[in-house]
Amino acid sequence: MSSGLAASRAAGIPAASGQLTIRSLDARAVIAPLARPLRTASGEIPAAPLLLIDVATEEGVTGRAYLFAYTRLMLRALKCLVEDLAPLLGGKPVAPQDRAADCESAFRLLGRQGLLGMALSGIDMALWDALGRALDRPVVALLGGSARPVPAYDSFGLIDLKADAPRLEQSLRQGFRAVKIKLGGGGLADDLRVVREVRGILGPDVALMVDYNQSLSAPEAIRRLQALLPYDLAWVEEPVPAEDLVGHAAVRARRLAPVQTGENWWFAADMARAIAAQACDHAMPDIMKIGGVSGWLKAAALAEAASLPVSSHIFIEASAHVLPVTPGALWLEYLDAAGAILQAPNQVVDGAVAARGPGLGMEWDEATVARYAA
Ligand code: SMN
Ligand code: MG
Repeated sequence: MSSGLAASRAAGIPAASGQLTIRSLDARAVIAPLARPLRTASGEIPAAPLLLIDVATEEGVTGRAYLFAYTRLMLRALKCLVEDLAPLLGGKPVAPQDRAADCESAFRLLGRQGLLGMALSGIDMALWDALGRALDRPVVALLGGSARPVPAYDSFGLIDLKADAPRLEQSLRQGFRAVKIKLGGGGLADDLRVVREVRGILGPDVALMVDYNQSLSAPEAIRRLQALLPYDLAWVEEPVPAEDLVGHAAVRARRLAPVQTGENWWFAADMARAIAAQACDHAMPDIMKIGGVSGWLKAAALAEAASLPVSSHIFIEASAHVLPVTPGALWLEYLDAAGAILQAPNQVVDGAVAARGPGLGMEWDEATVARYAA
């Protein structure tokens, strides 16, 4: 069933005016297979636990977005949380910034970090999607930008050299000009062996980023980065626990590799704290933790004021809409979490990904959604 213009025309309602009213919130849990199951120094993600959100409107347009729950243990709670927000949002206009302000105020005493922050970010994305669908425009156009292709890097987990060497070669054939690998699964000798081999496969001209997923202490990160200096790392991501801003700043002060962080910032206020602590050279907000499209816009302004290059974290589809309107946009992370349940996953062309519409451009593939229902 179409949920865009055609549906509202069929209902005889002028959705194309962009005036929409929220009717209901529905959420479905799936465990979507990943092309490359993800291993990190802080745990494994064999398949993607996703919550698919549908925001229905009185006008017949449905806005969609998904949450990445990291663990299937959170799916049931997230589903209840999203659906239980209906009394707060139902009957109100689809005006994402206004609804975000309502929610900020409604949860001021509780705070919005964690599952609630994810739910609110996902609903914000779905509201932007609904607006775009009603106007038959991609979200990037509503934001005043255009769907220019954004350079993407191919994102790997901990590397198994035997299995991953051909996959890295495949990334180069696909046109990627940057690759990220995860480190910290073993000791320094393991990191050195992996980085040496991977740099050998990529050659000197492809950017290589590494991600420790919060697994080291600051002194240990400094020790390892000193040994990795010959390999020209484009950034080192979350070398220490995300909330350890002092540790990030200590690693950064040694100038061994540019420090990247941001996937665990809750809303723009966390980002402001990281900037104030001089914790990073790069920023990579996660659109599901930073407050959706509305929250991302605030983060983009902070990044511009602090002259930080901005890359995205997972969420290929939505990130392709916000990066083109982000000053200092650098890389889109290509880690396809939802491709298995989408009718037409975003493609990489010449190492770049372009936003698609209308809205955020995602249509659920109902057959695979049913097959992978959790
Ligand atoms: C990551 C991505 C998705 C799930 C867990 C961890 C990661 C990254 O830190 O940056 O790709
Ligand atoms: Mg990371």
